[in-house]
Amino acid sequence: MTRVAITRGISATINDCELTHVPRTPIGVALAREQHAAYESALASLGCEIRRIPADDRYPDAVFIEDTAIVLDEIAVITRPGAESRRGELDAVAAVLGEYRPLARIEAPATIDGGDVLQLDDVLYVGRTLRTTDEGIAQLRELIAPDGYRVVAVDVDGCLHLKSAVTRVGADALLINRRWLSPSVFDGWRIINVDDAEPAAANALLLEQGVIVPEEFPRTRRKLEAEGIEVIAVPAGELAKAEGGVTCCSLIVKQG
Ligand code: CIR
Repeated sequence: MTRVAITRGISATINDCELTHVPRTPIGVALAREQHAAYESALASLGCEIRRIPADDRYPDAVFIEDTAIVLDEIAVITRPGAESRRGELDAVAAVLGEYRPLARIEAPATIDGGDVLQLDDVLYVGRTLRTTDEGIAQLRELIAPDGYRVVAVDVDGCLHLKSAVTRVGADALLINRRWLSPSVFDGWRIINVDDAEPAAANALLLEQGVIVPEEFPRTRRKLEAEGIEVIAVPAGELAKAEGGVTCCSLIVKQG
């Protein structure tokens, strides 16, 4: 199976990004772009073909392309992001995704951010957050039920998105920050806790050949390695200032 990683360039305006739980500090655009390129190289080294949509300076957060769509094997759902400033990001993404999948859309007034959606096989866990409404969750449920997917709403507290608090890091393993989310809903999964000193470390990106993690969280990385998980660390500190992590910067499309 091949995978296309759709990414998006970093807007020159990224310093105007949305921020919810992180204090505003200056983001070096050139350094952020360097780190983003390293992220794309990591994706390529794990077997992805990179398809980069150009930056669009009208949308400071456009690099965080994950929030604009939910890509399944059968369909892609174009979201309606909770932050109004981000809604203009959708058209360029839909134009590209439409080449790979039939498209469905979340309609107003519902909102949902892709960062709130964690797919574990045929179950999609969706965070109830400031960005994702119950109506957004209900619309997603209806759109994907015909393809056999179930949607489970999950309460998240203290972070931006569900995937800030939990991501999949192996066939049976989840990486979690328990302060932001109760693991009780994930009964039967092997739970790996982030290191207490690294609360933002739960956002990791699983691909067939390994897991991409931020270089800034060495303690959690060692925990993953101790569990036999193959990791590849990338510098992600500059985009973390915009409250973004490693899942946020790509949409992974399986092919074949
Ligand atoms: C935002 O607040 O929308 C952006 N500054 C960060 C989005 C990060 N996206 C993600 O975690 N999926």
